[in-house]
Amino acid sequence: MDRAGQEWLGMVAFSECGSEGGYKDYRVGVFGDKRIDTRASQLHQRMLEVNSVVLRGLSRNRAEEVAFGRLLANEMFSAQELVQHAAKRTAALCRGYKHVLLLHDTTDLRFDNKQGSTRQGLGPITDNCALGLMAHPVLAVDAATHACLGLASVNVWARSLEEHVKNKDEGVDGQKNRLRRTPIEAKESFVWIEQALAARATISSDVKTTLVADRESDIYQYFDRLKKANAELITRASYDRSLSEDGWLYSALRAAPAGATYEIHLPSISGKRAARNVKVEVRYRRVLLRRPRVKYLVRPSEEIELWAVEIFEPEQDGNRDIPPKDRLLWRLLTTHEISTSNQAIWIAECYKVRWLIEQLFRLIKTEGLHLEASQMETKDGLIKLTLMAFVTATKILQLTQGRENSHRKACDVFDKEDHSILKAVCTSLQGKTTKQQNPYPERSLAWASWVIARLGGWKGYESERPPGPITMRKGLEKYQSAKRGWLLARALH
Ligand SMILES: [Mn+2]
Repeated sequence: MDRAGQEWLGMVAFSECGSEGGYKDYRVGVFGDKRIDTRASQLHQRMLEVNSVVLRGLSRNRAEEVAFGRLLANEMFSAQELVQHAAKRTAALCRGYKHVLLLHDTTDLRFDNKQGSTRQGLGPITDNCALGLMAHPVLAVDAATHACLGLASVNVWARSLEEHVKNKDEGVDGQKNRLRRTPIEAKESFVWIEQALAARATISSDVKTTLVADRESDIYQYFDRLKKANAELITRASYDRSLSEDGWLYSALRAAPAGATYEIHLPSISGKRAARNVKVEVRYRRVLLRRPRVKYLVRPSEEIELWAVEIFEPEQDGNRDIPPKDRLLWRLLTTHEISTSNQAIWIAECYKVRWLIEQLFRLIKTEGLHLEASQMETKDGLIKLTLMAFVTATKILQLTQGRENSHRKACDVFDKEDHSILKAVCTSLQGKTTKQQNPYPERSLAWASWVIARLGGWKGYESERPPGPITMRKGLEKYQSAKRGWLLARALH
């Protein structure tokens, strides 16, 4: 297996101390006290083993639970170091890649207080005053293979409850007016600019990066600040904006000639839509956005030059029963210059990678680490637990990516000779029923990763939880020794 293969399997996460093993494998920071470092690594390891961040569930005994509680309460175990350590490791991993996508998004984390809880300091996350925290992570992903390279930055905060109560009385119009009079630096949406620039600053300037974000990042001053920092971006448009050359973004884009049609695969969203392949028309053009009337501290440019891409699904056989509003329509804005339809399609393909950050959110919440079930009493403790959850979920994402990426070939990761070994191991592992057969096409990376997971002790039933990183690691170790035996046997014959 080559270096890229090791990386893909997330072994980088464990490679910092070579093969000696031990707590350093799970290091999450250097906190100025060896005991804290060790305890923090232990906590991270338990999170990976148990696939949960709820202290009671992941601790081996009461003493450990108490120790982890103390760790989270300790000021030396700082949120800042947790973030910086993760970012540093990601930056090191990004070196050598040509183009890295920085996916970012905001999510809310809801923490319901159990009866009798004295938990303080959480903020409102919805209008009806559910309490929790807000989080905004930036995930680094290789643009060519979509392999997850790690967290480039993350911010976790609680909104102010007093503000919320004050603002509730002003009504929707009042709120709109107030926001219009508030400079971006004083708004929550400033996090888009701040985290984008923080993530970008982490990664070496030799590596090309593009910030990819959903409609929430359609903010004039986000475009302005990023362009001034020479950052590249892809954002899905949320507003029909006025253009400098007269006219409006949406109509100007539709008026552009349809450059090409291509087929795009839409994965299913449970409860919302079934997976389907869609033939879409691709349009693109250069646009000059006109500066909207906003309050500012730093004067934004009069106009901003961007490239706009439209991915439009016209009525056709196979979609007539889908209401027009549910058909695919993406309008993307980007700093990347576009002169061919293929480049426009590439922008759309980069935007599609954004679903990985949704995946990260799922891994944090009910489908994964159950962060929201935590009963941690203090806000600071909960923030640090959330950061640990992001670090852990990112690692899980790296290690389990292969199963979904069935279009990737095993030879991306494994050597030629690996194939016959993997095949032999696979045959020996497959059970008699179809449920126990490797469901992936031979030679795909997903197929190889199924074998590794089975070697690591995963039972291989669809109904079972997907194999976690610890399982994958055990599997790889077993595989390596099987391979050594195989090579030895071949040398003897
Ligand atoms: Mn969003």
